[in-house]
Formats: sequence, C-alpha cells, structure tokens
Amino acid sequence: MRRFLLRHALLPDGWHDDVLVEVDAGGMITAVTPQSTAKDAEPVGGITLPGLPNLHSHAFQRAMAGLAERSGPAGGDSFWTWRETMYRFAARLTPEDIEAIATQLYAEMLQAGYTAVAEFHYVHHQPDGSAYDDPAELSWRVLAAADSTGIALTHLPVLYRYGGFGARAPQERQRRFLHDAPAYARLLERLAPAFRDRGDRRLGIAPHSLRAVSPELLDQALEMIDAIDNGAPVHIHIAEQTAEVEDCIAWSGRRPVEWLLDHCAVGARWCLVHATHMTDAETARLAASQAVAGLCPSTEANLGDGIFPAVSYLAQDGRFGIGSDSHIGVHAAEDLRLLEYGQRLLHRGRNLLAGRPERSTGRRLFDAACRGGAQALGLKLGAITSGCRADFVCLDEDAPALAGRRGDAALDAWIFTSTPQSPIREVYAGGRRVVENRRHVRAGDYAARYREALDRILQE
Ligand code: NGQ
Ligand code: ZN
Repeated sequence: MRRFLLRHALLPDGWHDDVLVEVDAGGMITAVTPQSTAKDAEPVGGITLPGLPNLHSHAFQRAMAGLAERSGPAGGDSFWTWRETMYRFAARLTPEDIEAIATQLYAEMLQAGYTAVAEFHYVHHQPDGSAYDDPAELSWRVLAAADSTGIALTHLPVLYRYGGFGARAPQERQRRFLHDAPAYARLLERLAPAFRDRGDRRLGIAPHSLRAVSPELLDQALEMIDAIDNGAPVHIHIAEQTAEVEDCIAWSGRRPVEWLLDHCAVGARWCLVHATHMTDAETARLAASQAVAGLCPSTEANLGDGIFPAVSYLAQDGRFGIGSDSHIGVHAAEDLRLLEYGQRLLHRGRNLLAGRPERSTGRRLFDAACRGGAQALGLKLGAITSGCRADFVCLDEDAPALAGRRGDAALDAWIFTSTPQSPIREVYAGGRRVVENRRHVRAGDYAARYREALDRILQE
C-alpha cells in the first residue's frame, strides 16, 4: 500500500486540493480523500491530471515519422502513396527494431501525458511472410516495451487477410501482416495467458478494416475473442479516406460505417478508428451506439483524411477518444487542440466543442477523451478514483504558460498554448514515478538503443 498527497488535482467531480490517494500493490487506487491532512503520504506537487489513454497506435510507424514528407516521383501524393512508403519501411524491421522503437515511443507517450495505449498491432511475420518460430514473437516485443516503460497496454493483434473489398487477394507487400482464421485463433490463444489477472493489460481484436476482412471472417474473429474474454475490445479502421467509402459502396451498396452498423452489434466494446466520412444519419447512429470514435487528429491531418463531424457527433453525446496512430505527433495536448481547431477552421467559430455555455473547452475535451479512451481500452483507468489505475500527470505550476492559473484555466493553458518546453514535469503510471524532470527515468538507454536501430535501418 502506498499513499500520495496530491496538491491540486482533477477528480471526476472537479478540482480538489490536498487529495490523499491510496494505492495497492497492483498499482490500483483503493481510496481518494480530498482535503486530507495526512502527514505520512508522498507529496505530489503541481497540477495533477489523470493520465490520458491513447486509443490508437501503430508503434513501428514512429520511426518513419517525417520520412514521407517529400513529394514522390509522379506527384499526386496521397494517403495511398504514404502507405507505399510505410510498407517499404515495415518490410525492413527486425524484432529487435520493433522492440526498440516501441520502447522509445511508449516512453515519449508517458512524457506527453499518455499513460495507456491501445496497440493496433499488424506486423506479425518475417519479411518473407513466414511465421516466426514463435508466431507471437512481435507481440511479445510490444508487451516487453510496455512492461519496461510502465505504460498500460491493450494489445490488439490485427486480423488482415485480404487486399480490398470483396475478398481481393492481398498484395505482396502486405505479407508480413496476413493470417487466415486458424492461424489467427492460434495467435490469440497463445497470447491470452499473458493478459489474465492484470489490471494494466487487456487483449482485444482488430479486424484491420472492411478492406482486409470478409464479413464471415469478421464474425469468426468476434467468436474467437469472446471464447477467451467475452466483451473484450474490438477496434477497426473505418471510413478514413473517400476512396474507401466509394469502394465500399461499389462492393455493398452501403457506406462503411453504415455497413458496419447494419451487420454487427456495434456497441460499447467497439472503437471505430477515424470514422471521418459519415453522413448525418451515420453520425447519429454511431453516437447512439455507445461505441467510441477513435480520432487521431495529427495523423488525419498529416495523411489528408478529412475532418470528422465532431460538432454534430458530440452534440448527440457521441463518445470519442484520442489516438496518435502513425505518431507523426506524440502529444496529448496537441491532438486535443487539433480536434477543436479542425472544427474552428471548418465552421469559422470558437469553442465549438465546449458543449454548453461557460464551459472550458479543454476540460470538456480532456474529460471526454479520458472516458472514451478508457472505454475503448477496456481497462479501469483514465480517472483519479477508487478502482482505477494510479496514473497521474503533473503539470509544473511554475511553467510560464500556467502562470496564475489553476483548475480548468490551467488545463486550457496546457491544451491551447504551445510552448517550447512541455509543462508535464512528472508522470506516475500504476503508482510508479516513471517521468521525473520531464524525462522518462530510462530515457537515455531507450534513446541510445533507438538511435542504433535507426542508423542501421536507414542505411540499408
Ligand atoms: C495502417 N494507417 O494500417 O497503418 C493504416 C494505413 C491502410 C492509417 N489508416 C493502411 N492511418 O489503412 O490500409
Ligand atoms: Zn491506424
């Protein structure tokens, strides 16, 4: 049992001072008492927020951030040309590389205020497409990265079988990703024991997209995971690009989100990643479904996806969380800011996602993204309350951007003011202090290993 005394903290019912938080040996909160006078507790200074869950990550892509920002030989760059660069990059990575990249990334996430991540993991096999001796080799690498850094992990092995709508044959360069149903079932069974009785881990599934699975395969995958953990998270990429919407209509007569809502029991266990292109009717149905929309504002901007209908979706109580996806940016505050700014540019107004008069936009976005993120990860975290993981993000009250501000004003300053130095000074994950003085406690080792890997990968 450990005891912390938080000087100024955001609890589910608002801001409080001198909050005593008791944490068990598993890193979970057992009691929260505001206005405590406890003398024997470990003091946690600054302005303390719950850690934000990051609901969408392809860890290996962190190492190619910035490498696809030159126009290609034919011009006409798009999501699809970026994808070719990404496939070439993915083809080169060894298991050691994947672990080094994921470890560096997860340490960066913790420094940025993300204390949990849903890893949408789809590089499974050797470069020639054959399975590793242990078919879960690359999943273990991701788990090792999470364990070393202290980030909580929802692991989503991706089911990828086809190359396009209507069960088109996959392409050669997708061969590291592919499973048929029996191989996927074996992967899930092999992984399952590593997730039992762990408050900081959950196993779910990720059918990659409606392009990569057939309707039958989607149903089979749901049966497989339910046999292991009934109700475990299900994440899928959907309606990110207009070409995908057109292809889906050509295949089925329906739009992607419409098709999914018609064919699957989409509810609270589901996370629809992107869902950028929806009609008003789809937006209303998704909001009513209680599923989480997985928004990835910096990646969606980088890839030229389009703008999610956030004003209307949130007005209908639609749930959402934030993901850093390709990791072109790893910055919790920046992604929340970009979500609001996309709407400002589109609708030419301000504070569009505050939800009601006289409410802080930052607070509304942060609360909702914590709640939606925790739901999407299927883990008890994202709030400083009994039963949740002890994840604290402490802003430096002496940071100039926060001068004179407390409570929601401090949260708004963190989210909307971009400063050269992040105000996040300390981070606790599962009750363990993993970021001190703005750096992960093992940042030096991780960065050295990461640089070595990248020097080799990019020289080849
Ligand atoms: C991915 N990324 O799986 O990494 C995808 C691109 C695809 C994003 N959608 C590949 N941002 O969708 O086919
Ligand atoms: Zn993605």
